[in-house]
Amino acid sequence: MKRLFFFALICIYCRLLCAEDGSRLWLRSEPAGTAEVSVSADSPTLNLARRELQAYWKGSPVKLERTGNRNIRELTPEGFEIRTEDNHLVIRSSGDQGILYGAFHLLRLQETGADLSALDIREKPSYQYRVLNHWDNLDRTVERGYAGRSLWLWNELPGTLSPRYEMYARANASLGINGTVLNNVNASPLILSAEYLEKVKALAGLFRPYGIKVYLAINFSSPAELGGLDTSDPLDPAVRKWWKDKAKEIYTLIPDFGGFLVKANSEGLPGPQDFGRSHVDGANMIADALKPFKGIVMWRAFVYEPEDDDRAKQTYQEFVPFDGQFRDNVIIQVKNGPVDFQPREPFSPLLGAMKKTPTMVEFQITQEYTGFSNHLNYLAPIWKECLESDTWQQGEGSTVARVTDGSVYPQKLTAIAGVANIGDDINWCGHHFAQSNWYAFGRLAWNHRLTSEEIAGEWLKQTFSLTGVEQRNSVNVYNEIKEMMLTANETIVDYMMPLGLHHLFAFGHHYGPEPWCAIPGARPDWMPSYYHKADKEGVGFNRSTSGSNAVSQYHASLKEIFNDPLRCPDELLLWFHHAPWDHTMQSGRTLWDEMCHRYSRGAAQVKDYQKVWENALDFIDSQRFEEVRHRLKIQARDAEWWRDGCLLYFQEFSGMEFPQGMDAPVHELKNMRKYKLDITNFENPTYEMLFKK
Ligand code: BDP
Repeated sequence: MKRLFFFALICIYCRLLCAEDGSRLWLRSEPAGTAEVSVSADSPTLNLARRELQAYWKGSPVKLERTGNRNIRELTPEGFEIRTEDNHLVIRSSGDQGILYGAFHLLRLQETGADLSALDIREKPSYQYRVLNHWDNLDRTVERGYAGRSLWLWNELPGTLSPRYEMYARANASLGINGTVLNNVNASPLILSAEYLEKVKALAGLFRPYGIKVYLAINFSSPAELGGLDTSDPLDPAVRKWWKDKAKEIYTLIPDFGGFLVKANSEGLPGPQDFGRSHVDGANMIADALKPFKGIVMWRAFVYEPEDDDRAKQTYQEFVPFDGQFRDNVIIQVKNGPVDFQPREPFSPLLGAMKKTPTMVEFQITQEYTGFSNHLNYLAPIWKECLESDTWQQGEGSTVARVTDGSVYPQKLTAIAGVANIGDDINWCGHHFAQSNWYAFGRLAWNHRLTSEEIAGEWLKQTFSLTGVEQRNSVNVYNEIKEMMLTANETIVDYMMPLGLHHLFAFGHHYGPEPWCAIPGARPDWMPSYYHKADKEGVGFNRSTSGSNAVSQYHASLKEIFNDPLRCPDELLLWFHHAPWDHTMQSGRTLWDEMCHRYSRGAAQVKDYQKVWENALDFIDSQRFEEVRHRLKIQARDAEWWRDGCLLYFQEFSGMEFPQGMDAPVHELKNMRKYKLDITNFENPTYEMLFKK
């Protein structure tokens, strides 16, 4: 008894002592300062590599070697080799950047407890451009940001450089992220003003040694709005000249500037179509301005108009006819799904469909549609699902990963983008586990073959030490938490919108459920009923050949499967079909019963996550433990809200009873219908009081 008491005291003491705020991300090792590091040359990037190793490496001496050897050149200047040779290690690369990445790789191996006795590693990135997209506004609000305000302190720049910029660069370099778009795709023309370009230059200078290039999102009407021209027509000579001059001005300040990201003719933003021109005219004009300086254009394919019968078809319809017409420094940036970052979508049919125009996938790291920074979600599995989807465009095995990484089509540009979840919160991402999504995006951008499990494991080991007093227990805790991460997105799909349902979100902020939302006069394609189409007969969007025919945008081998409600995977059934309530699912249940089962399973699973977390009490520092515990509580409440809101609403159409044994709803639909969530206070939802019977 006495021993137990002291043991408990020690545990409490350790937890208090080691309170952590998450600000160190996955880079938490303590400096040892014992390493012997020799380097064959001198440069700011090599100095960083040396500094990292000297501070944190605890093993045998390391040589950093720049070499032009053919077998090293093959790895590209960002790739590297790490070998054990005699009694030391060598990191070789044909570029300084590769050496820095090699140094971070070696440190990751150390921190994750890998066997370091005989290393023989060769790595090169899956994509050339691995880019974060910040949706940060110049007033420091962040569109769809849930981790405080923008990291960029525009009013202090260029004079003052926050120490957080350096940590941001280091964290990105540790993963291999080599580009950052600083501002929102809904871009203010002001970002291209001389005043802001000076600020951008300061950030670019700081990020340069870390191998991170800076890009800007631009507003297509900048020539008129900022430049004072009377048009922004891409075929107008004065407009073309304005962009050329602007490019020259930027590259004079920032010689290695990356290029532009463009959202045009989408959600009310200006674009070439305003002048009767096409996406090709717009993208090529900008590309011509950047070309002399080796800049690129990432032109977004996220375009849709309410007039069309099916939003999911529009990206493909708009872009496929232009295949082969874009300049060679243009790449088309495509959201992973055909609609909009929903918890689950099939892959966008545009991916792989253009054979002569490079495309890149855009993932959303920030959790706009999966519970903001309140819900624990680990996104790697859903990103892997997209990357591993077979498009069949060049025969079996033409996965999304391969049609975008240059191994199927001879692409000059290969890239991948992630909408950042970073803000000025002390822990960067709001939820401690949301850091894992920044991490996972970077790791997959570097190597899309890594599994979700490998990445989760690496992240957990570096982020939470999980080496408790009793080793065996800490391994169990580690495995349970890893499992929680791996199942998290599926759990969210279950309690938010299973079986291919999508866009059931509350209007505007997208936090809670509002499948009933109907705002008179609002865009129909922003209303949930446009997507779920529930009626007495059934539910779901008929995109089969008897409906909108979106299914025909997929390769014949997939179209055949998606088009047949009996062969279409249950996970996507209501994406492609309006299925009757008594449709027999692959599980043998009716559609209604299956829907009830999934919603209930999701809500129950979050309660299990709470138990998993409670088991970790002795192994996690107190601050992070409490903060995650608090958010899991919110998530459990929200999951019930989702379950009840959606099931009670759909029951009005199905007219069917809840299956026996299902947890009874704890809310009433009429209350839920009345409630409007105050998102300015989403960490402290008051709906709890409102919904209790
Ligand atoms: C939607 C977001 C909106 C973004 C838009 C985009 O709701 O805030 O501006 O995507 O990607 O998901 O452009």
